[in-house]
Amino acid sequence: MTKQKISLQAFALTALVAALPFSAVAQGKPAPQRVIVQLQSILPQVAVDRADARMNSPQQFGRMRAEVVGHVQRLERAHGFQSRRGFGHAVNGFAAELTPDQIAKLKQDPAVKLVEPDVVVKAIAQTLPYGIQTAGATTSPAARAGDGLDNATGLSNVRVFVIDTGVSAHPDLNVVERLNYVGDGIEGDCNGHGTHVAGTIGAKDDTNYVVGMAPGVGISALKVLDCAGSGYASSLIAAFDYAASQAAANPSVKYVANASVGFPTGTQISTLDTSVKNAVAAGVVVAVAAGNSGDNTCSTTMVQLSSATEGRGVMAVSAVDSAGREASFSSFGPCVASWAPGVSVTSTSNAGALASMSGTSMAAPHVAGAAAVVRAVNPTYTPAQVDTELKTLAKPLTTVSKDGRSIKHLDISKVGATVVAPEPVLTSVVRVDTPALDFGTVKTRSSVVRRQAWFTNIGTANMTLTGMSGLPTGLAVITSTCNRVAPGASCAVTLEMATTKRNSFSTTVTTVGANTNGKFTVKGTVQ
Ligand SMILES: [Ca+2]
Ligand SMILES: [Ca+2]
Repeated sequence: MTKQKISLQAFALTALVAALPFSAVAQGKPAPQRVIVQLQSILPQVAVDRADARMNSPQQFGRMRAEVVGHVQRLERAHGFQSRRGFGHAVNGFAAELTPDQIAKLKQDPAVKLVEPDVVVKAIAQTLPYGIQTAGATTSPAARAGDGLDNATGLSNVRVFVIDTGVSAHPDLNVVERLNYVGDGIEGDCNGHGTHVAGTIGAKDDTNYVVGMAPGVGISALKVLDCAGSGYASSLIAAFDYAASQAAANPSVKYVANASVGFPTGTQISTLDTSVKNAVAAGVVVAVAAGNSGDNTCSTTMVQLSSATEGRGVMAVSAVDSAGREASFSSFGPCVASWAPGVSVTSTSNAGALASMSGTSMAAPHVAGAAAVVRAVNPTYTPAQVDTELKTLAKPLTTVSKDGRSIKHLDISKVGATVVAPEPVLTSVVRVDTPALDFGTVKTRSSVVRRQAWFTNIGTANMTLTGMSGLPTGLAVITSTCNRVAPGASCAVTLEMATTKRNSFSTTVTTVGANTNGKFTVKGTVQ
């Protein structure tokens, strides 16, 4: 265990250092670096080259929106590179190998939001799934795991993305699709990690092999890590991009994603976090492994989204043993949403048999499977409500985490028996306090006219107004205090009427921003 931990950290540190120096260019020809390029969320229309063969590949341009493809192709032509793959659902952008010169030029393009290193990610595995029992799947009337009968309820409407080393064919698994973002041409799982994770989530209840938390649930294998358990952050982004596109396209199917992959503590990948957040917004519940470095993990990409301030729907999972003690390797911290079994967990192996592994990689799929059961019983729940229900049902233990917090063990024994009323989802609601703004009648080339539009947040979560739609020509927003306005607080947006030429308007303007939709009228005349 210790040896693996050290080698993992040493490996990760090398990867981070190698990925960082964008500008530290050695003499001679600078080597290209693997990067993630995030494009703006709103892009102007540009021409798309539909003869590009990558339009036929679902892993490349096939599933992307046309305006994103057009910009990727435009940037490729302008700067002489070819992208590895693009994104266009959870986040707009692409991955590529670029020279420092190309990166510098891309950063000046108005369509480019940011460029960041494509960090190496690593599977974080080490070794009768006691966890299925201690997490309550055997006594849950919905999961009914362990009686040897295929009698779980509602799971046919649920799909779980296993974002991992792939999932091999196994008689105990119901793999419904496979996508390979590694590009190694190997259809199944040549490592074993992903097949093990898939078994904990959904091994069939049929008396053979093992049984999972959500027995027989459909597994969508999104391969992002190679035979050595190594891969790139951009492949993870592509997987969450696909998850978001599926959730948006199939509202009757309820989705869960499991990402048992690790980063060095404190790694930040903004494009990855954005893609995870938008996958949740599209309706995907996400379970992530807390990490195996034994650190406070709450400043690390993906894991940090599990914190209370990030809303809910992403659950970071720490590992305990069969006695409910937190594993020495398990990372910890206030962002941890759940504790689940992660020491000597038995599950399906990629050789068609069984294997025992340890790690927070093994803990996260217990939560992913539990989320699948909650979704089967309560299909109308949002990801935030699934998250709340699992936290409400968790069983307090007498053991404590490394930070002294009481451990709350995953427990779905009551799912399908007692319906726990979930907390209401927090929303921001805008109230318009100035329903009509009159800019008056003024002469051409007189002083500009300014008016303030006032708003109050009458919701329960912070409110941000990102802009105004329907603004007439000659009227513009010049300042706004409507950023993260607390519930009950008010804010103002200053609008300015230009007087350079004759103009007259009388129309309705609408606020833009999450969960907000305020309308007010504006009128004015420049004679
Ligand atoms: Ca059963
Ligand atoms: Ca089985």
